[in-house]
Formats: sequence, C-alpha cells, structure tokens
Amino acid sequence: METQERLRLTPAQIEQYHRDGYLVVHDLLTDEEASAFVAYESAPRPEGWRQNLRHHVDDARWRHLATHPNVTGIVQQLLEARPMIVQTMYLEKQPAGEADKGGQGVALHQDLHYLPCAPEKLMACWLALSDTDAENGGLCVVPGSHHHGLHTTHKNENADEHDAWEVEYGMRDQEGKEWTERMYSFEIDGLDPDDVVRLTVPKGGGVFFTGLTIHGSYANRSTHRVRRAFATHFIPEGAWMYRTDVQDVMPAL
Ligand SMILES: O=C(O)CCC(=O)C(=O)O
Repeated sequence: METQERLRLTPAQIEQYHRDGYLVVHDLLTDEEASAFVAYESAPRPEGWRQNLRHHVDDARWRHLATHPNVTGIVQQLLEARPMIVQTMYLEKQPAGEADKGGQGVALHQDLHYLPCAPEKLMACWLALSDTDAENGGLCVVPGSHHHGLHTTHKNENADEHDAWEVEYGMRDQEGKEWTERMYSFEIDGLDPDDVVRLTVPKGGGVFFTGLTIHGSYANRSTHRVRRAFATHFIPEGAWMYRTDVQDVMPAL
C-alpha cells in the first residue's frame, strides 16, 4: 500500500494510539487554515444545515478539512488501509451565559453506537479550530476504554451538561435487508468520572480515536471562549456502514 502522508507517526505514537485508544497530534492545520474555516462557517446558514453529515461531498471547504493530507495520512497509518469518509461535523460551543443552548457538551459515548459498521474499524479525527481545554468544553476521553467492547448505555439525562435527543435512522445490511433503529444521545452506563481525561488541544491540533473509545465533552464554562472543532469519521475501504444516511462513503485520498 502506498503511503501518502505528510506527517509520519513514530512507532511510539502508533503504539500509544493502540494502547490508549486515542492520540493527540499538534499542528495538523495552520492557524490560517483553522481561522479561514471558522470565518466561512460564521456566515448565516439555512435552517437545518447542521443536521447534514455529508457537507464534505459538495462543499469544498468541508472537503479540504476532511481530506487534509495531515489528517488522512495519519488515518491511513492507523487504519493500515485506504480511509473512506463516513461523515463530517462542525462542533461549535458557545461560552456559558451566551445565546440559547450553545454551551452544552456531547454525553460520553462510543461512536460505534451511532455508526455501526462491519468490521468495527470506525475511527475519527477531531480537529481543534480554537484553543480547547477543560474550561471551554474541550474533548474528553477515557484512556484504554476501547479494550472492553461496546458498553451498555442510557439516554443522557443531564441536559444542563449534555445535549439530549432521539432520532430514528434507516439501516441496510450487505444483503439488502432494511430496518429502522431508534438512536438517542447515548451515555455510557456506570462511567466513573475519575476515569475521564479532559484534553487540552491547541487550535490546529487534533485527536485521533477509535470507534470504541469512550469520549465526549462537557458544557463550555468559560465566559468568552468559543470552543470550535471539526470531526471526520472514517472506515477502511470495503467496510460496511449500516446507517443508510451515511452509507455512500467517499475516498479520503
Ligand atoms: O466535540 C465534541 O464535543 C464531541 C465530539 C464527538 O463526540 C465526536 O467527534 O465523535
């Protein structure tokens, strides 16, 4: 397999990813690249824009981040396969006390609950588009949690801290069988808060994590620091996505 990465991981970084279930890498984007995307996203958007998980298909700015060689090159090294893009999300979290519900986080979950696939080789790259940390609702992870399979969950109940929702998704398997599945804001049962590590990731840096790694975030408690991030989820070429809304995966490189 040809490797096209610009950034080559060291054996220690690859080992760390497989041991802890995540890896933080600084300077994936330049300050200008991160700022240009944020400025673009600050323009008014049509109602419901955020619900679409496939902007990378028809929006060149989204595609630029999702296919960025520093990101996809590392994903290729970690997956040991050609990465395919499943979905993209821009995750902006307003400081506490400002407009509506912007300050909420995402309940601690595993992505394979939301994005079941076979084989279960889903992974993500979460890019910080502003400086992020514990105070402004930065990404949190539970190191080593990917070694214990899929955990049982309940619907998130603390709406002050985390967004709560329910949606029905269409599913289809490799044989063409179709069904629907009700998904909700998954929160892992019995999680010990002491196991959660609140990461500090400067603007332009990123976190790579597996589909089984427990992660999420808390509300933005800062008074003036917006937390901005861009997440792309990948599977290796040939893997099957069950959710029909994200089944049409796109080559990342
Ligand atoms: O940005 C966040 O707060 C959470 C992101 C997340 O859950 C994800 O990228 O899968």
